[in-house]
Amino acid sequence: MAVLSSLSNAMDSSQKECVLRSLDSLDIELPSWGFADTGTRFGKYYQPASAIDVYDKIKDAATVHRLTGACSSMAVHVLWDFTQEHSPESVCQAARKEGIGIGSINPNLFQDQSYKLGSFGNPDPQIRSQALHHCLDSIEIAKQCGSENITLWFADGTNYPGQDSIRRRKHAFETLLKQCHQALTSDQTLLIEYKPFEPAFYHTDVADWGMALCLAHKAGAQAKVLVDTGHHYGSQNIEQIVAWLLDEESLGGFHFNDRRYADDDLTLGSIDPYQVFRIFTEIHSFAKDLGSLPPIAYMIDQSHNLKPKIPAMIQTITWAQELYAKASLVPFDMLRDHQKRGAIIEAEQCLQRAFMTDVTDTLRVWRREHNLPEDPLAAYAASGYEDAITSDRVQRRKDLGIEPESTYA
Ligand code: PSV
Ligand code: MN
Repeated sequence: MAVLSSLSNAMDSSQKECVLRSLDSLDIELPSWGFADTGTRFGKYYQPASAIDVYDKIKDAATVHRLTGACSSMAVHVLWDFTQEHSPESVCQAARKEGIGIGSINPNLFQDQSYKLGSFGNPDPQIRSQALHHCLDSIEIAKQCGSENITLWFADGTNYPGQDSIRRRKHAFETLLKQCHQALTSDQTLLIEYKPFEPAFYHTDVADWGMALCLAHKAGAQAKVLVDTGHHYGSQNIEQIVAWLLDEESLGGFHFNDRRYADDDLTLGSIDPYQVFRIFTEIHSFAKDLGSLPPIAYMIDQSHNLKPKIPAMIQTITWAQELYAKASLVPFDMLRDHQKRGAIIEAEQCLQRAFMTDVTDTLRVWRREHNLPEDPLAAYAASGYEDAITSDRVQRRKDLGIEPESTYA
C-alpha cells in the first residue's frame, strides 16, 4: 500500500518541478521531408498545403517550433532540399530568419540509378567512390551550416542469396566510414542508422544495432549509432537496445516514429506509447546514474500520408513531451530498492504509475512559463496558417505548372 500511495496520480510539488525541468531538456528535430508530399510505393495522396520547396519546409517547421517550443532545428536531405537556387548558405540563412537552425544533414545514397547494387557496398569501386564523395560533400555542407550531425542511412543490401559477398561489403563499409570520420571536425558526429529490411529484401548491409555499433567502433570515436524506432522487427525490445547503447556510450540519436507492420512511419506512440515511455525511462535512468542527461540527437522521421502534415507534427511533439515527462517521474531510488529485493510487482508499478500519471496540467504550466500556447494544436487551428499556406501553395503550384494530375481529395 505504501508504494501505491506514494505513487498516486496527483503530483506533489517536487514531481511537478521534475516534469518542468525534464521538459526544459527535450528538443526534437523535425524532418524537412515530413512537410512535403510523400506516399507509399502504391502512390501519393497530395495535400494542397504541403511544402513545395525547402523554404516552405523551413516555415512549416518554424511554425511547429513557435507553437511547441521544443523543436529548434530541421533535418535536411541533401538531394531533396539543396538545389542550384537553394544553396546551403541561403537555406541556413532562411532557417535562421525563421528562428530555427538547420540540423542533421542526410546524404542521399539510394536514389541515383548507379546505386542499384548499393553505395558503400557496391561491387564497383567507382560507385563506392561516388558515394564516398557525396558523403564528404555532405560533411562540408554540415560545416557550412554549423550542423553537428551527419546521418548515414544505407539502402545497401542484396535481394538474393549469393548475389554478393556479405563480408566483402562489410569491409568496404569499414573502409569508407573511416574515411568519412577523418573528414569530421571535432564537434561533429557521424550517426549510423540501421534497418533490417527494405529496400533490400535478402540482406541489408547495416541490418541491426550490433552491426551499426561494430561499424561505428571501427570508424572512430565520433561515430555513434542512430536508432530509428521503425527499423525493428515486431517484438524487438528497443529499450534494451537503447540501454546497451547508452552503456556503451554509443547512442547518437533517434529517428522517432511508430510502426504496426513494417517501417510504417506512423506518428510516435500512436501504436505503442508505453514502449516510447520505456525508451525514455532508460534514458532518465541512465541520467540518474550519470548525474546528467547524455547528449542525444532526438529527431522525428515521419512522413504523414493521410494526416495533415503540420498538425501531425504538433501532435507528435506534444505527445513526445508528455511521454518524456511521465518517464522523468519514475522514482528511480525506490525502483532500485525494489529491484534489489526482487520485488517484481512493486518495481513494475514504479513504471506503471509514472506512465499513468496525468502530466497535462504541468505541461500547460510549462507552456505558460515559456510564453507558448497552452494547447498548441488548438492554437494552430485558430492561427489561420493552414488556410494561408493552402491558397499560397495551390496558386504557386499552378504558376509553376506542377499541379498534381488529379484534384485533391
Ligand atoms: C529510411 O527508411 C529512413 O529511415 C532514413 O532515415 C531516411 O533518411 C529516411 O527514412 C527517409 O524518409
Ligand atoms: Mn530514419
